[in-house]
Amino acid sequence: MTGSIMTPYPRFGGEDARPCSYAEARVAVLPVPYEGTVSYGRGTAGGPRAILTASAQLEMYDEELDWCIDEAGLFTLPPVAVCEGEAPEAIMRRIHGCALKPLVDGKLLAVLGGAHSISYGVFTALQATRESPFSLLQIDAHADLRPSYQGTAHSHACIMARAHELGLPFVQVGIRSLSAQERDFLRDTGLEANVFWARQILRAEDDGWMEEVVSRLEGDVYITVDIDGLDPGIVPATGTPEPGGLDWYTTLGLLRRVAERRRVIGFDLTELAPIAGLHAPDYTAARLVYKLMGYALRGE
Ligand SMILES: [Mn+2]
Repeated sequence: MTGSIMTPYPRFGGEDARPCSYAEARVAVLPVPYEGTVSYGRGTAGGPRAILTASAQLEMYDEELDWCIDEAGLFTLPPVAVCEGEAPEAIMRRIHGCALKPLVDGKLLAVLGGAHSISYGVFTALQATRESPFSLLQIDAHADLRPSYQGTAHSHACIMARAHELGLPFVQVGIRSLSAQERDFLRDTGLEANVFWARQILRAEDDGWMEEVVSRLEGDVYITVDIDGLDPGIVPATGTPEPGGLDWYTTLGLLRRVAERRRVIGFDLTELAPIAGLHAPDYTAARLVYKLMGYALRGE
């Protein structure tokens, strides 16, 4: 038995967040402590608890939006029950089931991973509950387009291949690591036009590429964030760190722009693998989640 099993998860925002019932909440936070297959560093199962714990340190007032975002009502759902070693398909069905109700109830869904593979259960829940088309904005160091990896189709390295199979349009931002096969896939499908490489973004002379991102999205948007999209200098606590990532204000600038121009229907933040005693990555992830809530709600 570990503490993570014994101790209830804290709620997002801690004691400072305005107490609020599920019924009145605009935001539903769904922790998904699923690690599954991990190719390099371990620890993403501890991501949701670390983000929720760090969120207690957030100022509820956001200086950029000049607004106490928690006034909108934040409700933290119980974590999705996962058993490591269970078939990934069963976990995905459970994530799907847990995401359905808040989506049907019109909440902004904020999913805390866990491995990036968890997004699949959310994608299928979105498809099951939405009538109008939507697209995905992926922030990530990796293209995640492998058909399978380490013997499973539900690896963190395959999540956007699964999205493509589901017929979901997507735009990829911050990419700087992929296989030759993934490159071929992007070229053969024409999806390379929707890739915004980290090396180009970081050298861009202006924000014009952000408008291009917005224009390539279709309909409402679900944002799937792999924390390794950010530079490992600010978030080293991740399983497969890649140098040369997005900086904090570039990331915020893009997310705010997207939320102003498109309706954001939910988001996930995945692949945080907490490092004991190093609080900055956990807090950075919590702050990013809170910013995403603020941008999405302000954009409505
Ligand atoms: Mn990823």
